[in-house]
Amino acid sequence: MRKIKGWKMIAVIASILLVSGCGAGGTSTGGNSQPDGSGNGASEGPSYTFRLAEAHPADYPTTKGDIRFAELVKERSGGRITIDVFPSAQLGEEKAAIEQVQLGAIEFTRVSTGPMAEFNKDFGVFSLPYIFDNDDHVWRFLLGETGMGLLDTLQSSGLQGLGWYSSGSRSFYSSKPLAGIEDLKGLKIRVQENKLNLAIMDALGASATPMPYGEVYSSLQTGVIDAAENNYPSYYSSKHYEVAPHLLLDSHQRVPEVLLVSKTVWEKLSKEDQEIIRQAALDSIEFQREEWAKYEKESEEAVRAAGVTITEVTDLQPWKDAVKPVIEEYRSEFSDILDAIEAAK
Ligand code: GTR
Repeated sequence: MRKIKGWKMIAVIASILLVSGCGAGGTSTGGNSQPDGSGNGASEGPSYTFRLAEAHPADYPTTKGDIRFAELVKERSGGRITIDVFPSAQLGEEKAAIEQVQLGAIEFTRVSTGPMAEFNKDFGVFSLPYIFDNDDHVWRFLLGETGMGLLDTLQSSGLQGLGWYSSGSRSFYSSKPLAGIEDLKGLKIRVQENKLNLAIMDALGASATPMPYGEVYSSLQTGVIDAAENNYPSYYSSKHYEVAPHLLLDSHQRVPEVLLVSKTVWEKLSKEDQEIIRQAALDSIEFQREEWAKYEKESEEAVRAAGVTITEVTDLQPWKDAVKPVIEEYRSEFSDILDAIEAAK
């Protein structure tokens, strides 16, 4: 490595800080002022460089949504606010990323509402099986008053929700033949980390193994687990289909994605900057949904071409009957939200 000495070193550090708008240690909420003289209101004010943690690779639809969000923020802040997207869980697995965002150590993240249930009780509702009929139903709820209101309830958990992204529906896949509900009995199934999933697997006669997403491939490969569950895009992009080539399309959950900012960071921003960020998040939703629709199709085609055995569930009644006790157990906990979901049908 080339050595940089003395004043040269100081100049390099100073220019990094000037460009990034960061204080020492990369904490950027101190907000170094960097007027650009354009006279445009949005471009006047402090400069920031923030980080956004994303579990999926760069070409995945959620990551593309994050990038679009960051571009809109940059453009509308006149270049003052930079959000660097870190894909592929470089900043940690989802649960750890949420904790870091709560602390303000990472400013933004895109996560599934699955693990969010452990941070905010209301978010558990999304893990209840068969509460939505299809994706349109999900979106009518998310963009309605109760759905949008849920983004603000996160404040009590040290977070602020900014918007929702698509995640389709989740189905089971296994390294063992899987053709019907009876095949789940006795299987060790990896689930997203929240307690509702334990109850659901129990109701299906399986045993739940919560673990981070990044550990699922090797756990399937080595037989630590027999099965997992996810949507087509994750099944394909994570390559789980290579080690669990039997897919059973039961669509038991529709667990949307959510874009989050740390509450500590949020509260240090001016009202104008909050507005730029909030609106950019909302404006990135449509693009993410289009990317989702395309990739969902591509990934389905790709796993079919790879020879995965795919069984469509034609009669969902036995599935709904099996998980009914879970819904009954949790109905009172989520009654207002469940009413709003019902009304969005
Ligand atoms: C995906 C979701 C990820 C992660 C993953 C999982 O559908 O997009 O954020 O939650 O599921 O199962 O852990």
